[in-house]
Amino acid sequence: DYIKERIIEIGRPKAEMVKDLIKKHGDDVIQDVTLGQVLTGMKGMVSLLTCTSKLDPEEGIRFRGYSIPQLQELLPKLHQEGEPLPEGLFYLMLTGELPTKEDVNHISEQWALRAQGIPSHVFDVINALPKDAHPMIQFNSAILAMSTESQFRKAYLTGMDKKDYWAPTYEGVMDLISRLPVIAAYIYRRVFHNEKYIDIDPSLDWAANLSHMMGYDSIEVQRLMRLYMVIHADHEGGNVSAHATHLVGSALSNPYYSFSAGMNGLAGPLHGMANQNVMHWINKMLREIGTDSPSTSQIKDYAEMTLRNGQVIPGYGHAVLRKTDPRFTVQLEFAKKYAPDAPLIQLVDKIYQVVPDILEKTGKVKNPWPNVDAISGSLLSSFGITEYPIYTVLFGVSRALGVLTQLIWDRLYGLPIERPKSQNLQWFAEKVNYQ
Ligand code: NMX
Ligand code: MLT
Repeated sequence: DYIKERIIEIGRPKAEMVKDLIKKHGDDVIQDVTLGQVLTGMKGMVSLLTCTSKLDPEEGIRFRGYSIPQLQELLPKLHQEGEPLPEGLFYLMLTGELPTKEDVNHISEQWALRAQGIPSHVFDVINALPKDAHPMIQFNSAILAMSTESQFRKAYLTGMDKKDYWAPTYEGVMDLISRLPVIAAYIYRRVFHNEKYIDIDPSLDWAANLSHMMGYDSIEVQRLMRLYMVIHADHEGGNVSAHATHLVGSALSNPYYSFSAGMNGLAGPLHGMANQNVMHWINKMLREIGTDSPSTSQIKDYAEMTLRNGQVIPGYGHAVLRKTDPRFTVQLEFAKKYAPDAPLIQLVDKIYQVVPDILEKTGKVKNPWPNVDAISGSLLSSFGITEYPIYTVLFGVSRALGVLTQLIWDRLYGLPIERPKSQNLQWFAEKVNYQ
């Protein structure tokens, strides 16, 4: 696989640089840490080395320096007016270089081939779960069950040199990413379509295949799936799914164990599960108000009631972003292009006009603007994918691209086990002479 040769060419000097930086500057102070940062989720504390993407509070995500609109221009597409192929984003995150069409085709072919090697016990594990077990339970059980295939584990046991750990990690990552759409679509068809499964079509790209195996073959849904897979792929290193994958990976856990940890985090309502919860929030509002088209003042009342009840408004706020999430904007643009009259999108737009002001007035919410989840479910629904519990699984399929690429880089850099220091409450109080 020529990509492995490219990775080693790029990776070796960087690995040397990491070692040299630690040797020459390991004792240099790079940032002061406040008590507030430690006790409010380490926000803004630089504590991770991540190369795949970087999040700017005002501008949003950049993958290896490229914003989402730039990627829409620069990454290879199947059709000029379509969306970029996620394979290209994977190559970019992996190497730092923009891929050619050939690179993207090579990855597409590799993934379609590797996707066909899922052992049958993985499906037995899914089938052993009740159908009403949340799709994230089924998804994560399948990921763990696939770890019997881990090439890293086998290579580790044979006693390989640690500077080569990245290579079996790469193989595991390629296998895992290739197989996630098959698993996600299997769960979707099992739970929502009477177990009527659809085979993989090796001639399709990774995202179109996911759409195909779920039962959607229109050009619009294929494009939507490519967009969805690109924009959810990564959000620098500190978000829960990326950080959990990295943390567990730092124990040299194999890619399956590491990614599974990340997916357990994604299943939390403050993280990836927010995309499903937004739909619950909207539907409950429509039911309670008794209309499909509530007025702005009715939305305002409902949002204020949510806050009075001590709950969060899902899809709004962010730990880093301080502006409307560009992932929200690009989905809104997609909707306006392909489904301008979709009632749910019009409702999302209306909610967008009302909620930021209400959150701002609380005086405590640091970012009143919508995040990626405020619209993704309404967009999928508008194209017929109306089964909300699958949404976080789709987020998870995409998130694999970024967090698993970073895992390869963790191995290339030779990063050690992560082990920060913890202290009890008294230590913090004494440190600041608390009276
Ligand atoms: N609705 C109501 N209250 C909120 C919201 C919101 N959307 N966002 C923040 N707050 C509250 C927050 O709960 C906290 O309250 P308290 O001091 O009483 O504990 C206060 O505002 C300050 O929180 P922030 O510092 O602004 O936000 P933080 O960084 O702690 O949390 C989120 C970030 C994203 C967890 C938070 O904004 C939230 O809960 N949003 C709703 C859930 C959501 O959409 N999550 C998806 C995020 C994106 N993703 O896919 O992962
Ligand atoms: C993400 O995509 O991971 C979310 O926006 C959460 C985050 O960045 O903290």
